[in-house]
Amino acid sequence: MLKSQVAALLDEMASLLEVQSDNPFQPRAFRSAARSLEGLAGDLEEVIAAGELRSISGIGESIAREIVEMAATGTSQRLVELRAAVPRGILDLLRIPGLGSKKVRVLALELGVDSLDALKLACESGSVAKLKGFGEKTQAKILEGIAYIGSVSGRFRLDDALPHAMLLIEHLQRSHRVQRVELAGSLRRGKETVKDVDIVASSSEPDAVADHFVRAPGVITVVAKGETKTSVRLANGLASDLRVVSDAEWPAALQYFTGSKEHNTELRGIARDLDWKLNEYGLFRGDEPLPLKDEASIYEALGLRYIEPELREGLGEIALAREGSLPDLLTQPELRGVVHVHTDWSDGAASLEAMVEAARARGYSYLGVTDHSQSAFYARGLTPDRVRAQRAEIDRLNSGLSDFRIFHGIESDIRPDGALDYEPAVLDIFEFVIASVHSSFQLPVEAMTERLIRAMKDPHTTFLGHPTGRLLLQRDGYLVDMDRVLRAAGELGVAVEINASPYRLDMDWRLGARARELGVRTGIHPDAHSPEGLDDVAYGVRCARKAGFGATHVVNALDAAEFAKFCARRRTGS
Ligand code: DGT
Ligand code: CA
Ligand code: ZN
Repeated sequence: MLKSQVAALLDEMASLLEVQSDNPFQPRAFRSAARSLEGLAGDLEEVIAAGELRSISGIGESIAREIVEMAATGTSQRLVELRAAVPRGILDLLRIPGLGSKKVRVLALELGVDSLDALKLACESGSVAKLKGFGEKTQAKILEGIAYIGSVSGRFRLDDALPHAMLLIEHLQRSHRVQRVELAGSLRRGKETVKDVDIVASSSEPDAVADHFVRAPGVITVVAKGETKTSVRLANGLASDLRVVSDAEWPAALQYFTGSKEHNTELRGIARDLDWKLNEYGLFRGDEPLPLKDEASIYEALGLRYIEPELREGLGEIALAREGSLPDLLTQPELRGVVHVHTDWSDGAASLEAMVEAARARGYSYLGVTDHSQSAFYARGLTPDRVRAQRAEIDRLNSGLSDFRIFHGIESDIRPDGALDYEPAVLDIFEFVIASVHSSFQLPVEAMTERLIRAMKDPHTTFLGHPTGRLLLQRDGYLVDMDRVLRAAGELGVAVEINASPYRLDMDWRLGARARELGVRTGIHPDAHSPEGLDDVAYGVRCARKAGFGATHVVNALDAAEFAKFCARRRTGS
């Protein structure tokens, strides 16, 4: 099993223990072990084989035994017992924002609530408000939370889907019976959340391929096994559908199952206008299938340029493909620097030097360090003195680096009134500023919009950080008029980041076309809090491509000298 899969099981154990008893120590130990596993370099199986599990900080003897059992069997005796002891629906209650294990225990003991449905009824009858420590306001918030969970239920963030999907693909690629195999569906289209993992393979022995598929790492249940489609479920609840077709049919099947439905409907219309027929089996003139080499040959036959999967949402891309004016999309190797990175100067896990090393190891030529600003006390935000000390440290490190440069930035809180979080003399120290909202989310839309625009008007501001503050599948962003924000960004020359954390992917790709039209640039920012966090850039690249951004729109695709110029430009008025 993957480290992330075992970590998910450890987290589940922690949650089960939390709702079962009020002893916080055991659950905390499981959570900390889960975080250690996620941060582990290398393969879990190798670490276990080398007997090195115990040497990882945060993993004691009993948890190490648990991990070994999970890695080998996909579960553990203890987990099975805990799952049996706690009603299935109780863990769902923990997904409601503001509802911790303590409150969940009260709800279970006092009202017998053991599922989201039961809790909804209890709220609607008003009995939750009467519980000690709850009240009308909490009850209303809980109802809101239940509605939100209902609206996103069954979807997965990319960090819960993509690594598992890649393992399935690699597993299929290892079979010599598989001729071609590719991800399809929303995951291939680069959507920010997905319902499941769609895969399309070609083979002349579909039965054998299906048998091989169900033995893939992480598969715990075979939901269905039919002639062309096999459905499985993975440990974290994620479902995957594999379709196996003949190699001649594969291009059409891949195109069809990549979607989106809207894109496909439009494409079928074009085929019909030519008196042809397009479906998941092929492109037909009468009953005669046109030979198709690959997906591109479908588009070519229909008189279109090839449309990258990320753009297939039925939002005008087909018209652009006909005119030959599709945007050139960013590729990850075009990124020269990595920007928006936290270190242990604020709430990051690693030292500045470790983050520099990690950036260099990934082939970047500069690093934009942005710890938190002074108001972010919960994240150990930097006081002005610490800002100066950090600058001295960065200067010292830079003088020892020849082919790499550290830029000293800050992720400045935007105060409720729209001011940045230091006085101008301190802001002058930084080479660039990412301005972000981390507090007072509840402002009316007008006030929030003015707040962001005022922050962008400060000539120190280089980037607007995670512009809506959304947390995918957890909470919507605050209310803000993004069109006005983008217009202001375009006029002021402030770039709007794509926060590449799979929890955020904010700005949303749907704003891409408008941003480009307004001349707004972006940056693909991992918001990394550890060396591994730098790899979140890959999620941001998917989002940027989906937004239609190419390298020319992306500030960290500039080289270090050009990046320095971009950052200096607003302050010097050039
Ligand atoms: P998801 O799974 O909700 O994240 O989004 P998709 O796009 O992956 O949707 P999914 O898994 O239901 O189906 C994958 C693709 O298969 C979809 O994008 C287009 C195609 N498809 C599925 N069902 C239909 C349908 O009823 N009509 C048409 N035209 N295409 C369909
Ligand atoms: Ca899907
Ligand atoms: Zn932030």
